[in-house]
Amino acid sequence: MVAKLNEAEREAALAALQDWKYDAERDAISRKFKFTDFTEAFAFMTRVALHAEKADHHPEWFNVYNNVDITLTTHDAGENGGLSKRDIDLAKVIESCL
Ligand code: HBI
Repeated sequence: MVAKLNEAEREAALAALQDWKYDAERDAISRKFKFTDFTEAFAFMTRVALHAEKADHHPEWFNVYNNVDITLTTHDAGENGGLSKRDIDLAKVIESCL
């Protein structure tokens, strides 16, 4: 099982991810992205997907045209899933894919 971040760990991690919001109900983080068009949005998703597959850690995401909404949580963390270091690492990789 993957370790969930405690409150102090989470707050420290989120301090470096200003554009990400914490969802306490899901113990997840999310961010909405907007691109100029579908091609840009999908190219971004492709870059993220290649990193995610390599790390074996995957985003929950929703795409409509130029919008990409991403939620990160670890299904293998705790009893019902929750935020882990894997999500923080993936959020940083996602930022590098912009
Ligand atoms: N992605 N977000 C997320 N959370 C997981 O727990 C997870 C994943 N991708 C693959 C994965 N776990 C594998 O380790 C297996 O559980 C399939």
